[in-house]
Amino acid sequence: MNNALKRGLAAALITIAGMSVALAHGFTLGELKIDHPWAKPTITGAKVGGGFMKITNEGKTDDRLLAVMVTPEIAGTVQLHEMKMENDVMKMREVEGGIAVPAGQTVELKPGALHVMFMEIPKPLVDGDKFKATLKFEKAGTVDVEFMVQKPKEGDMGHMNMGNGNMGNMGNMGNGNMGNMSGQKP
Ligand SMILES: [Cu+2]
Repeated sequence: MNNALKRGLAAALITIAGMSVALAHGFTLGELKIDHPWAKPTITGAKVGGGFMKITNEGKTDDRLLAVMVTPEIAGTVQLHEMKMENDVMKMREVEGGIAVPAGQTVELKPGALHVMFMEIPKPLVDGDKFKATLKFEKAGTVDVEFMVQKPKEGDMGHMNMGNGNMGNMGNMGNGNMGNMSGQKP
């Protein structure tokens, strides 16, 4: 390979690296770093959708994500959910007291695990769209972020499982559990 070609290739690689940085997006609130909030596209008629992000607490104080707020055009209600095995069945339920973000740790909200549950969705979340949201933390306060609607990345097993196997379940669970969950509330 001649030098000109090498330089060209290097430039191309740098461009690609730059593009992947541009695709990811992040937000900062004090010592909290919120990395790439995203939500799965939903199918027409689906009333619930999942939201995900990575939160890193670079501080020395534990914090908690208490709530995610969006406009009613995006979702009527938003809850913070966790997935748990119950009698060999994966179930999701509201996390009581919010999602802990311990000092010095990274918490990942991802398909099949902790997630934001957008409920009472009036219209589908469309791949490629973006929407604004406000995250509320117990100690750090609030920060405005933007969710990118995108398909789960291929090759990510957690994403794949959720995306394929659980789409139907998600809808069912959302509907089926609405009553239960509100019934369980104190
Ligand atoms: Cu959920």
